[in-house]
Formats: sequence, structure tokens, C-alpha cells
Amino acid sequence: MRAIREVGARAVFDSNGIPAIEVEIRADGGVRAAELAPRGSTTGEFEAYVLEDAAALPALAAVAPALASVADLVRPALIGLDVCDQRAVDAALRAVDGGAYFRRIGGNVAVAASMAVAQAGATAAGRPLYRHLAETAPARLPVPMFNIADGAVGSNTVYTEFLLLPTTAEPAVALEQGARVRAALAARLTAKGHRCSDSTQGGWSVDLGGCEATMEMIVAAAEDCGLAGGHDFHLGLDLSGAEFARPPGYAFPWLERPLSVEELTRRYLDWVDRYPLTFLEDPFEPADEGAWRGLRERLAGRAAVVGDDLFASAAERIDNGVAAGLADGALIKPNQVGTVTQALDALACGARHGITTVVSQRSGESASAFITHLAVAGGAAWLKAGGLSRMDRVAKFNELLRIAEEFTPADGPRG
Ligand code: 2PG
Ligand code: MG
Repeated sequence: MRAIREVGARAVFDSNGIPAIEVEIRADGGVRAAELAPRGSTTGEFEAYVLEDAAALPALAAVAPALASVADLVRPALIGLDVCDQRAVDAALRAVDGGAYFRRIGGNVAVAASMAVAQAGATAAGRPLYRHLAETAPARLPVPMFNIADGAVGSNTVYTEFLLLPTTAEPAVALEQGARVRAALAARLTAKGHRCSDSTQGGWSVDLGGCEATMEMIVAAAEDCGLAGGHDFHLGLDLSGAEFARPPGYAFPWLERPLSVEELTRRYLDWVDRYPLTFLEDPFEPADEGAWRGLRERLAGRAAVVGDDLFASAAERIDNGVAAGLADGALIKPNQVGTVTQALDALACGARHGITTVVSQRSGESASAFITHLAVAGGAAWLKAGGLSRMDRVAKFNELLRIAEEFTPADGPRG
């Protein structure tokens, strides 16, 4: 047993220049690790609570309540625990919180502490983080998917993330494909007089006025690289439906007018017919269960309906949602649910149901490649880490190349 000896914290900045809490763990044997809490730009109602003094943003003082939580609640609960026993540590975090969504200790505090313990535990155990975390789910290498053109909230006015999904399972080949299509898209955009700039997630921040024009441009850019839609790659969209729900319909900025659920469903079905589109993330708001089920039934497997805000990375929500026929896939983001163990449980739950699992970044990130290891350990199908730009995104893709050097599919259950 390697005991946790010290739990410290500091206020730092995330990739968007927003103050975040970083938790630092020290354990027996000189082991030391720190992780900061990522932050979503669109945060669903079922996400773990962010404990901060929001009125003080962007001053570092906004982190003061989270620092107090570490000092007063988390530190006493974790000191003396085995740094390698992630389940016990995460159970202690939940116990000291005592409620739902980490409203007492803060989901940001919980996730930073949980991830820092995992990193320290891997170091103490002398093995890579992905092996340290692999418990029950079969470990495999996820396929990287790329934010290739980004209109996500905070990026521009289209409010949709355009994703490139390579079909190859070979990480280096997939990453090269992402890089080539990124460059080809920039060439097409600049040739048409559009300005190319990086979005917060490392995609090209573009506003071509609508989803169809953007998908056509991406497909053309991929073809410039000799890649064929439906064969070498597919497309995905993250629609962030909850942001645009105007019951009983939806008012996306790229729509000429608000659409009813039936009209929007038909629009999605039409796109799946016309484009190599196989991945629809958050097409509706979570409460619109009939819409989710209806789209999924009418797609009949031609494209995956994937829940992000719908599930908020909670195994119980995935269980219920899949049983209700709402989705064929789930995004997993540790800070949505609060601890590494709960994120791994959500991945295992997805595997049990045979749905597509996607480990994902947030808009506000660190330079850590934690989620890459989580994706491998939990057997995720996909790694959604943004575009191939900005080191906070590229670091996560580069880590996949490093892991691929030593990975064998037998790597998995703890030996
Ligand atoms: C998403 C993520 C990452 P956010 O919606 O899937 O792409 O963004 O930070 O808004 O959760
Ligand atoms: Mg999303």
C-alpha cells in the first residue's frame, strides 16, 4: 500500500483562460501528480456541479470556494488512503459529498482530485495510466475523431460541431487523415475568401451559413486528399440540441425558421441519405424522449444517435436511456459525472449494452492526456479530443501514438 500523504490545490487557468482548480496529490515514495478540472461550454442539467464564485470570474479568486472544499473536506477524507485503490478513493469522495451531483464538495473538485489520484496511483504502481485503470472492460485503442469545422457554442454562429470519423483503426493513419483534411479544408476556405481561425476546440472556426454547405465543403476537402466518404471516412455532427430547444420545436441558428420535431427529424434523415453522416450527437434536448426514440427507429442503424447531455456520463442514465431505445451511443466525460470510477462504470455500462462509446474532451481543457488513457482503459470506440491544433487537443491525440507503440489487445484486465 502506498498511502496518500498530502492533498493540495491551486487556482490555475484552463485552455480558454478561465480559472480552474488543480488538485495535487502526494503519496508515499515521493509520488506526486496534479490534474485540473476541465470545463464544458454547454453543460447539461444532469452534470456534476461546478463549485466556484462565478461573480469573481475571470479572477483566480473565483476558485476560492473550491480551494476551501479541498482543504476542509477532501484532504481529510483522502489522506491515508491507498493511492492505487481508485475505487476506494472515489467512494470516499462520494461519501464526503453525501449527495447528488457533488453539490457539496464540487464536481470540479471531485474530478480534479480523482484524476490526480489516478495519475499518482499509476506512477506508484509503475505502470502506464491506461493499464492502471483497466479493470473489467476490455482495453482497446479508440479511433480518433476530429473536430474539423467548429461552430460549437463559443466558436461562431453556426453552433454545430462537424466531426470527421476515419474508418481506419490504425491511429497513425487516422491522425494523418485528420491532418490532411484539416489542411485541405483550410485551402478551400481561403480560396473562397473565408478567414480560417482555430476554434476553442482546435477545429476551423467557420460560418458557411448552414450545415449542408459545411458538410459539402468537408466532403470536397476530403476528396481533395483522395479520401472517399463512406469508405475512408464518415461525418458526425454534435448538434447540442438542448441549447436550441424552443418547445415544441427547435430554433437552430442555421435554420431558416424554427422546426417542429417531425420536420427536424426529416431534415436529419435527409442528411443521412445525402451525406456520409453516421453520427448524430445530441440531436434533441434530453427531455424530448419521443424525438430521440423516433429518430433512432427511423434511422434503423444507418447512423448512430449519440447522447452527451442526455446521459451526462452516468451509468444509470445510460441504462435507462438505452432500455428506452433513445440512443445507440454515449459520450463519456469524467467531469460530467465527477470521478474516474464513475466514468469507467459508464464505459463498462456502454459496453454491456453494446452501444458506441466516445471518451470526450471539454471545451475548457488542460494539456493532460488523461482522457486518452481513460478511453483505452475503458475500451471506448472513439476518442473525441477536438481538432489537430492547440496543444491542449493535440497532446491527447499524440498520446494515442505513444500508447499504440506498446499496446497489445491483451492489455486490459489488471493482472
Ligand atoms: C461536447 C463538448 C466537446 P463542451 O459538447 O461534446 O466537444 O463540448 O465543452 O461544450 O461539453
Ligand atoms: Mg456534445
